Formats: sequence, C-alpha cells, structure tokens
Amino acid sequence: MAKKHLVVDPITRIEGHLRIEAIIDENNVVTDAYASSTMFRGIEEILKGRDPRDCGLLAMRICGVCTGTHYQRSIEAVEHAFNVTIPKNARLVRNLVQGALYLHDHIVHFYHLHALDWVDITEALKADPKATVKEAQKWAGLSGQRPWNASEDVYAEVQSRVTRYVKQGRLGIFGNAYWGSKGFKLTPEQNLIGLSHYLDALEVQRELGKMMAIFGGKNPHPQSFVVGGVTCVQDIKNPARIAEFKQLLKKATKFCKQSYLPDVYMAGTMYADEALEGIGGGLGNYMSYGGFNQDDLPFYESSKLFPSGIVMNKDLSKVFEVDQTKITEDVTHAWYEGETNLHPYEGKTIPNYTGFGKKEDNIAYLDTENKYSWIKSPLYDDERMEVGPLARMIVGVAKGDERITKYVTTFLKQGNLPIKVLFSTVGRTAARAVETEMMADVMMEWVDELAANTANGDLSTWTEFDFDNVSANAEGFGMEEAPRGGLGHWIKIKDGKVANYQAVVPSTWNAAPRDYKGRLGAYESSLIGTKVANPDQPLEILRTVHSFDPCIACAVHIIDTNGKELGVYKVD
Ligand code: NFE
Ligand code: MG
Repeated sequence: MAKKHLVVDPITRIEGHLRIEAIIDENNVVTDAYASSTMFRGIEEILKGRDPRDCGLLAMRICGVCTGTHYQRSIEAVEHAFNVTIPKNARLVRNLVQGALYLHDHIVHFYHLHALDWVDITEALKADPKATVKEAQKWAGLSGQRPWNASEDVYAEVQSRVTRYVKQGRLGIFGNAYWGSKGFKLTPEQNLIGLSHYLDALEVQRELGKMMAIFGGKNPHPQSFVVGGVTCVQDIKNPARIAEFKQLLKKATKFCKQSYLPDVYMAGTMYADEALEGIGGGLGNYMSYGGFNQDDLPFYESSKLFPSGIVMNKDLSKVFEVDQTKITEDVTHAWYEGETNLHPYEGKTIPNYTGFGKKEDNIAYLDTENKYSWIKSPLYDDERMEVGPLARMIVGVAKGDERITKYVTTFLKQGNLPIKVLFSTVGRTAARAVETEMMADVMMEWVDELAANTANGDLSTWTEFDFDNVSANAEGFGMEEAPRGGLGHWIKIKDGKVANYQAVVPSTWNAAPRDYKGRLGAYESSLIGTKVANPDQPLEILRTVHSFDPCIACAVHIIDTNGKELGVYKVD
C-alpha cells in the first residue's frame, strides 16, 4: 500500500496558524513530517527607527499569550544596552508577574489546549461518579494530596451538564474533536476527572490573570514595566495588594497540587507505554538560556532559578554553556530572502513568499524542497535545539541544580516512572507540570521577600539613568526563559534610535522548518515514529505537537491571505 500524505491545517487549540504535513507508511507510522507557519507578522520591522524606551510596549504585541515576557525581554535588552541594573523590588515584581504567567500558561495549556488529546469527553459520560471519587483519590494520593473538588455530586453534575449539551447537539468548546479514537486510553472515570478539572481550570485561569494585573496594571499586555524598573509603586507599598496576590497564589498552588499534578500522573501512567518507547522524543538536544534572577546583579550575571545550559543527544552526563554569540537564524526553508545564518544583531526579516508546491486533487501541498514556512530556523553552534519546560528540567537535572532535581525526582518516584519517560511527548507534558508546581512554591518565597523588603522601608522601584548620555550608539540583548522556552530579544541602537531589532522566540526554535542541511526542526523530528491509530483522526499528531504548546504568533512575530486552506484534512 502506498504511503499517505496527511495534512492537518489548521492545528487547533494553539495560538496562531500552524500546518502539519505528515507522511505515514502502510502501518500508519509517521516517516516524515513538515511544520509550517502560514502566518507572517512584521513586528521586528515596526520597531526600527523608534525610541528604544518604547520598544517594550510594542514588542509585547508579538503575542497575546505570553505578553509580559516579551515586554520584559525588550526592556532588558535596552537596559543591557544602557548598562542599567534594576532595584530589588523591580526584580521581584517582574519575577512575580512572569511567574504568574507560567502558572497561567501552563494550566491553560494542559487543560484547555492539550487535555482533549488525552481525555475523551464522550466516554466521561459513561463513568460512575462514586468510582470517580476513588479514582481521583488514588492519583492525588500519590503525592499525599486530597483530590481537587472531588465528590459524587460534583462529578454527577458535570456529567448532567455535558449530557445536556450533547443531547442538544451543541458541544461548543468540545465540538469537532476526535472522539471515539482508539488512541484514547483513559477509563470513563479518568475521563470524567479530566473533564471536571477542565471546567474548574476555566475559573482558575481567571484568577491567574488577576495576579498578573495586580502588579502589571492590566492583563493581557501589562504596562507597569519601564526601562530601569517598574511603575507599580502604589501596589508594592500597599500590604493589602501584596496579600491579595498571595491569596490568589495560594489557590493556584492548591489547584496545581490537587488537580494538575495528579492528572499528569494519571495520563502519564495510562500512556506510559508510549513514553517508554520514546514516542514524541524528537531531537534530544535541549537548551535553556537560564531564567528568573535570584539576586540583584544585572540579569546576565545573576544566578538563575532555571540554570542555563545545553544537553546534547539526551546525554545528561555533560552540560555545555550557552554563549549567545553562537545563535544564528537560517532562512533556507523559510519565506525570507537575503543572507542566511546571521546572528540576531545582524539578522534580517525580508519576506519572500514563494507559495505552495504541487497541487493534487485541488489540495496544494507545501513546497518542502524549497521554502515552506514563515518561521526561521534558529541554530545554536550549527545544531538544532528543543527549548521549553522539558529542556529546563533536563538541563537543571544534568547541572545538578538542587531544587529542580528534587522536584523532578520526587515526581518520578511518586509516579513510579523511570527518568526515561521524560524523553517523550508524555515527558514534555509532565515536565511542564513539575515546573508549574515548583514555580508556585518559589513565588511564595518571592512574594514574602517583596513584602519584607517593602516593610523594611525599601520602596525603590526605578534606577535613574541619563538617556541622552547612554543612548547614542549601543547594543544589548534580553535573554530569559519564557513559559515555552528560551526567549531572546536583540537590539542595536544608533543615534538614539532602534537600528535593528530581532526576537528569537521559543516557538521559533521548536516549530521551525528544516535547515540548510536538511535537518528537521523539533516538532518535525518529534513526529517521526508516531503511530496514528486512525489516519482519519490524527489525534497522535496533535498530541505531540500540542505537547510543545505552540505559539505561532510569537514564532513569526499582517496575515497572509493567499494559499491558506482552513480546515483541510486530506488522506490520499
Ligand atoms: Ni506567544 Fe511565547 C512563550 C514567547 S513563544 S507564547 O512562552 O516568548 O513560544
Ligand atoms: Mg525573529
């Protein structure tokens, strides 16, 4: 039997526009895969010629999801160029706002973007509510927790609510998924737990948005950060505001420990066979830029909550240091023109849309021999890298970071899972949950530190600098760990204005197409070897791509209206 060419476009339950084409063999195993962003944005170009102090507010419009992280990186790039170090309160506030973004993004990702790859909602309707309580106790019990919102009444109510939708034929947010696929492995009771927590997480995410707004002024797109510090002076002075933040953090922490982690134990155990086979593992090269300043040195000298480093070929015995000068972007297979493999300081964003390739039966396929995506291919020292929560956990463990090692080993021990499971789709999803718990715990320390520091009378929020004397000609970068992985902004300033601006973003690293040597990007590589239970329902492809939490707006940083096929899915 001939190979089949699958097209999944658009990939839903992500941010932005992503198309996957996969070739599957006669056993429905993926033998080749291509990831393409079908959307172009031009924010880097928009920043040229501006006052560097304005970049943060514009650069954060790169994304509507991880908004505050771009804001901070942009401001840090300018602070780096100006040699400005921010005060302690500003560092803590920035950590807290970005920490809340982690909790928000990861919880929304697991429940609202990824859970339906593991959980079959229609099966949940067959569950016995009483047995479901027992089941929830079992998974929460692995880490000594009580289960989140678990009672027969709650589960029966969730069932009857969703049954009403189903009977009325309006599944709403649960419509058009691959219900009934053989790729789903949870029991009806486990599916009901997942469904119930999906609904609860809708409320939790609202509270997490409030946390970002307390110190950010608003959310999304906070606006209380400026070059030199933060402007939320009134909020850090006010113990009631800090207490409000802390209260919301406590609730989110509880949800994380009683719902998120137990559900990941549950899914991880039920899908452990795939994890042990390494399904979705991909490149095996992991990079962390390092993230969250732990002291008040400039960010590029500060000790980090997430250490920086590179692990190659899944070999945890060696960690290589990250040197930003070794980052380049290749555009051989991306819809851009000009010189390739440039460092971001010299980087160019010149669109060159060459369209799709061959057309068969009215379906245009990607021109994979040539250019086929709006995403550039970043390289580190001429190597492909995966970034994100899994990379952070792997680099942390390989570097012997005490805190990360403790959270990872506790998770694996309690779940009775070997470390090998990490190198898989399941592992990527589990790593995100582990770091969410760790982040929630660390944030409690930061908020206490902020409260103590302000109570001691330190109310400084801004470091003064003389713009006219620092700005004329300079360059700088901001590099951090955004929720989805290493994020860098590079700025060159000439005559006090932005001369060049480049952002290399987590989803650029992960969602990139092939490079000039024909090597696969992280998504592409992770799909190879995946078995699709039913090619009419490419659930397994979605599960692995979703495990990276794609954000394509970020990755490409104007919308192409040509050659876009919405909802096309083709088997030939
Ligand atoms: Ni648009 Fe983002 C994050 C950044 S991109 S969500 O996290 O930076 O992958
Ligand atoms: Mg870029």
